[in-house]
Amino acid sequence: MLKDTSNNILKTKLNAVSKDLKESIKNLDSYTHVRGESLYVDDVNIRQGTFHAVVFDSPKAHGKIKHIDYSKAEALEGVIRIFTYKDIPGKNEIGGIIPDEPLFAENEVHFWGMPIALIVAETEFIARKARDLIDINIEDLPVITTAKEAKTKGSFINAPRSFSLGDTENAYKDCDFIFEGETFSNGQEHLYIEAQGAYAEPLENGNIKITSSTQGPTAVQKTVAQVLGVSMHKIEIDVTRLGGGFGGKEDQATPWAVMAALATHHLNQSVKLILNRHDDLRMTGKRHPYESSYKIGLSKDLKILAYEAEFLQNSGAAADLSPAIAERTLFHATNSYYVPNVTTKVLSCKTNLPPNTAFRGFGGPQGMFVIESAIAKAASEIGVSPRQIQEANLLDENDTFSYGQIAKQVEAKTSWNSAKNIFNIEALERDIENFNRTNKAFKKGLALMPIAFGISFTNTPMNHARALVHIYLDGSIGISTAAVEMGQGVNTKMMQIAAEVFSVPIEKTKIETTNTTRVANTSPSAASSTADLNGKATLMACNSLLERLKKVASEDLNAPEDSISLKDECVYTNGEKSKLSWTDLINKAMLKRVALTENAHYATPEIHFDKTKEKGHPFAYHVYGTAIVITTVDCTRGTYEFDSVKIVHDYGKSMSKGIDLGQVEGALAQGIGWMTMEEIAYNKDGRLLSNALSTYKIPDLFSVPKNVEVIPLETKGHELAILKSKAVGEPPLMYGIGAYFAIQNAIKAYNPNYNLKFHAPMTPEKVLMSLYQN
Ligand code: LUZ
Ligand code: MOS
Repeated sequence: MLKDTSNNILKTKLNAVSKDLKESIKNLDSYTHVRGESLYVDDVNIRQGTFHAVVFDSPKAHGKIKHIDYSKAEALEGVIRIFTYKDIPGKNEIGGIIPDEPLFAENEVHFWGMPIALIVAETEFIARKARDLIDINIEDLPVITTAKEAKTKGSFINAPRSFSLGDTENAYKDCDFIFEGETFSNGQEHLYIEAQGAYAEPLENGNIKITSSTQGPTAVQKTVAQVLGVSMHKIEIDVTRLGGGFGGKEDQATPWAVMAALATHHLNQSVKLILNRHDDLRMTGKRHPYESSYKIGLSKDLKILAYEAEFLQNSGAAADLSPAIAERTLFHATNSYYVPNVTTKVLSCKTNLPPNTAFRGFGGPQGMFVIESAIAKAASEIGVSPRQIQEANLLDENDTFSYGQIAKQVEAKTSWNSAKNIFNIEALERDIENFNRTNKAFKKGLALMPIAFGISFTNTPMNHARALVHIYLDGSIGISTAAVEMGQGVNTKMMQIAAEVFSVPIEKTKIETTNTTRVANTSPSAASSTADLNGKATLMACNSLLERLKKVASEDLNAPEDSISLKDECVYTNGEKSKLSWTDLINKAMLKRVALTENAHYATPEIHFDKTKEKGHPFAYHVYGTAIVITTVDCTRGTYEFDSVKIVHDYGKSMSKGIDLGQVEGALAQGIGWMTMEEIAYNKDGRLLSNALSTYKIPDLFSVPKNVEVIPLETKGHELAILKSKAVGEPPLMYGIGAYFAIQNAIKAYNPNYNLKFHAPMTPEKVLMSLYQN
């Protein structure tokens, strides 16, 4: 164990920086991260005698289980017990939105990797060995791996959803141009660095505590209670932090925690279950692949008058979050454009893949890829630059989205124009033309990608959070919220809020673990909304405490309450420093028996949505921005590099510039990866082929853009954003969509015969084929 110097380091760092936290604050977790001291599930001190578990999963994508023989596995020395659905005291059901997903398969398996049993042993090694000794006989049933196939066979998760605005059918009559086409965007592996896992320990009276790597502690608590057939108050979920989530742990952290709890329930012993990377890749769902078709109609002056799209979502074998993700696809089907006549439809197609799930953007990126494809197709056919069509249709103040929300504080045109001006788009295009004229073997391509992303859970009732704030006797502050830290820096933001309200140094504040016994009935940390929801609750709790403390100070200093303020750990009256320090004030409050704890509840105002009409005002606000992506394609090899990505991004008034910039850069790289290199592959039998990092390529240091510039758009921020600092987690992922079209433009510069295809990711293989297509 290293000497505990981390606190001192933290102090010196924080004192050395300027007073303005907004400018200078770093993700405070970095200090423990780089020292290897950050705690994850695997770092929990396990109690003596803890058992270890491994999941036995289906080796077929669809079939009837004829026979399973566990006897050899059970006989292996060190194996404690093997649990199946027969050992479940409550319900064998883990579905969140629709109850259609068993924890363990009973008589049928529905995807390759579907959990069938949990092997509990003295060590993980023994449990793995035992897994190999299980004999299973499965009678094959037909396997569906694509959404189209599912549609043909009528295999769906739920009823289709459809949004409409205006009169699309009639609007085509006024169009000078109409184009139709098809697109495909593939799934994406979350590849959180910390794999799925949980550690369950028995407490007294049959109570169980679970340390889980989950974005949704309440979902875990609720599901454990349901499967064990106990009430929720007997189950405590604790989360220190995640080594990445990206949506992959919004719903799909649950089964592993439930399994560990089930074993603990039966054995009255602690059980640890952490998936290894292969098991994680095989057993968990990913971003949804989409097969879509569109029809776009434009006027002579390039106005999009009508747009239709049908989205076939490959949902996998159970609903998971698919219905909500499908809905968000419709919300973002027109991206940052105003289209007066829109008809969109989404079908959640049931296939024999692992249930696909939340992934940064949550169906939004899939919707945006289709309209960007339609625009690229139209531009190519009409013979204009795609950016002329994009520019002619950007959203304006008071335009209506297809779901009825009136666009306010719109920054589509301001961010677009700022990007064009700041980065001098004409010069960039001229340089590219010159380069392409004088280079045969290499071609450059440029694309603009505007974004508009709605902030709030689309399911209105989920938009709430609570914060519990304690001020301790010595003036230090402990904060509990529903926010789960997964690398996005939300804990730092919560500390900033408390430090700012009380005007104390940030090291006087601490964020406690996310725990269901302190903050209950919470929504997952998701939808880019965690800092807004939990931050507003924290702000409310701190402000209530502040009011109380001002009253104490007013009595003590014999000054009116409204003359009191706090600054740098001192009490001021009318801007004059008094003799009362922050710690004195806390002591006085204690003596006066004033409560130094506050619990606040925040629920986003204004939002609503009526699913029977598919209209409403679901989003607190939208985040806007524009990216310019420039690529160079090696036309001999089909490989490509990204020269630069230049972005004007709408942060509102960023409360933590370093953290927010990190979110933009990370999301951009992840979006580019999705669009250009990450290729999930299943074979016809539904077996995952891209089951390792040797066969699944994610962006590395060499493939990220050589140069990323992010300029904050000057705006006044938004009242519903925490301290006017807009949500930043997901929106910038969609800048990555520009990478697809930049490559496509480079291909066009090389091969005039290239017939535009919209089939992501644009891998080097596809680029090569396109370069030489005739
Ligand atoms: N999760 C969710 C999300 O449950 N609802 C949402 O609207 C959402 N949006 C983005 C990411 N996760
Ligand atoms: Mo999400 S895709 O867990 O915000």
